[in-house]
Amino acid sequence: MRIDIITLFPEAVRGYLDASIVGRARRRGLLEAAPVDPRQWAGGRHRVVDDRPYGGGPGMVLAAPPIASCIEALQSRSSRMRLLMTSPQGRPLDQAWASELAQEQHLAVICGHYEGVDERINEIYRPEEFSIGDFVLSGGELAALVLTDAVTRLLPGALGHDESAVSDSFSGDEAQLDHPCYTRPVEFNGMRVPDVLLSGDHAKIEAWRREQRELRTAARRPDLKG
Ligand code: 9D3
Repeated sequence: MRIDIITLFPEAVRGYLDASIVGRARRRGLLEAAPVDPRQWAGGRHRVVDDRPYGGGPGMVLAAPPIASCIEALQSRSSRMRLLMTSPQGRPLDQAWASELAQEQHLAVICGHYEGVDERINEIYRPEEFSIGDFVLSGGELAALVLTDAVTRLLPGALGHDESAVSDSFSGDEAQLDHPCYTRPVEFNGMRVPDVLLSGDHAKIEAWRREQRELRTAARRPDLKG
């Protein structure tokens, strides 16, 4: 799997790509992920990639020519590239969509910034726009990294034996929250670990955990099926 992150802020993205499960997947050769700076395709002495909006208004718009050249340079390196773009107006990213994207050979993500991207990029290349939730970020970089992380952990071999993807909360159709967990000491601040977890009765423990997941899901996320 290859993920190109088209961003004016390559340094903001690089650190995360080196860290954690994403960094390990890259070192294992399961993932090639890198920031791509559209300034490389910007002409002129100052390599300008953004400009004032036609019609007026605050902020800057990412200009079409360097983004288009960048997209075409990335496309020319692979036959099947799926193009995405971060956007507060985009389709909300969820686990089912992440699983679908994890099947692809090559993803490229345009990070929106400032007031947005020249609409002609949408018309020509039809990127799939995605949002990571109903809150305001300062730019698309974190959203692109969230997508990269969610997709990478689904790549075969990305997780260790103790880091199962199948048992994760949102893996099936039956999304559910996790049960509570405890470790030593058995008493902390006068609070004991529930006896059932110390009982050694694995059927009882599993029944307790399932009940806890159901109670938590109903209380905190009634929107999930459970
Ligand atoms: C015209 C008003 N804009 C304010 C500058 C709206 C706006 C544009 C761009 C607000 C935020 C952003 C930056 N956010 C993203 O690019 C973004 C985002 C987000 O803010 N929340 C959740 N998911 C995403 S994906 C990209």
